Amino acid sequence: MRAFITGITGQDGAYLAQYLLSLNYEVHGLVRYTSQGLNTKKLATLVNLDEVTFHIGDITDSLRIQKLLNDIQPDEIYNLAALSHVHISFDNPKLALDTIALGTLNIVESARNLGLVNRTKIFQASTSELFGNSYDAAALDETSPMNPVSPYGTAKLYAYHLAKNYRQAYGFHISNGICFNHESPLRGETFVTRKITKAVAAIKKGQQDCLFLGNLEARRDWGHAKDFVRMMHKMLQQKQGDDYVIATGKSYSIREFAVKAFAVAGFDIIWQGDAEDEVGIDQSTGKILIKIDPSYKRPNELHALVGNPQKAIDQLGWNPHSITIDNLIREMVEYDLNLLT
Ligand code: NAP
Ligand code: G4F
Repeated sequence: MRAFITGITGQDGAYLAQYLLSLNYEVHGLVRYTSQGLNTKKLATLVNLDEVTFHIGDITDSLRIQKLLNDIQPDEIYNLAALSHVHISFDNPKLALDTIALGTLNIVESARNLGLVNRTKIFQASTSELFGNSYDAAALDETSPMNPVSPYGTAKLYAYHLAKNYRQAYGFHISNGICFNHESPLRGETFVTRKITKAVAAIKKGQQDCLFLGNLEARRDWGHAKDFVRMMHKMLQQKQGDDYVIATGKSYSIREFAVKAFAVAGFDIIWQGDAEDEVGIDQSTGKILIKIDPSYKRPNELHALVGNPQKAIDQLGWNPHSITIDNLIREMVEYDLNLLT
């Protein structure tokens, strides 16, 4: 089997490439040209780079994408490439649109033009950001209303519907994985979980004084990227394409995540003050370890996310609790501590 992964240099791309190689796939990846060489650092921590065929290109370049699909003739495409940072998408809405909406269009329309409909199955990386603030205490599933609250989420909504359109109009085997947040030691360093675990490690080693965060009350449904990429593959092994929520069904606040992460390194955080003056203090030393920086707050916040993965449990054999939040946090903190030794 031959797979083409866009976004192979990101968190999910690395775990997915590792998983597909373990299944003896021939793995091809799209990588962006940079003047400093290929950005394969994350991938190299999980796979032997010699086992992957790299193709320099950009998801926004329709000519290049069509040429690559024609050359590779993949059995499976995993479309993971995106400007994936929600906050950054507010200042870069066109980049979000180009990479996510037009990027997905480049994939599906190239596949259509090349007559790959009966040959190539496609996974589209959709997101819980599609739902926006639809959460009303009930967990979100495939039928919940979608009202995105960011340029990122809005572009992903286009891509989500486009994938459905190509399934319905042309018969493509294409699936949307409506993925809730998933993390790992390879998570980008500006996403809140990794930002926290890196700071915990640096504070523990005496290399940083304090961690600055934005909204502590937002809640997310966090799983492990390693589990999520298996579900991406599983979707493409079904008889037909479909849409699936992938989530753990449990949510925690940023505050709770931070307290758990500091605890792994032996810090017991207590809170003092209100609103932007609130601080997190190490109970044993009295040192302030967490402060609020309003610049990390978003123009529009998605307050709470929790998913209902029942369809994926029933149809894909998804185990939402294979890795607990505590084990995920421990793995991330220990990884970041090891990076500093
Ligand atoms: P990530 O670590 O930010 O990786 C994004 C990937 O996209 C990187 O390989 C990046 O390449 C690539 N990329 C960005 N712009 C590109 C362009 N113009 N042309 C080609 N490649 C480009 O994201 P992730 O966490 O692995 O997420 C993978 C996908 O799942 C994304 O589409 C994301 O939106 C979606 N998603 C993620 C989550 C989550 O919690 N992780 C949840 C729901 C959905 P460089 O390395 O060169 O920057
Ligand atoms: O870690 P985050 O940046 O992830 P966010 O916005 O939930 O997006 C991630 O998950 C989506 C799926 O739901 C993906 F589609 C998307 O690609 C990405 O992977 O922020 C999580 C929460 C937000 O509410 C944010 O306001 O953490 C809050 N937060 C508080 N302080 C912070 C910070 N976020 C960041 N990045 N940095 C902070 O200092």
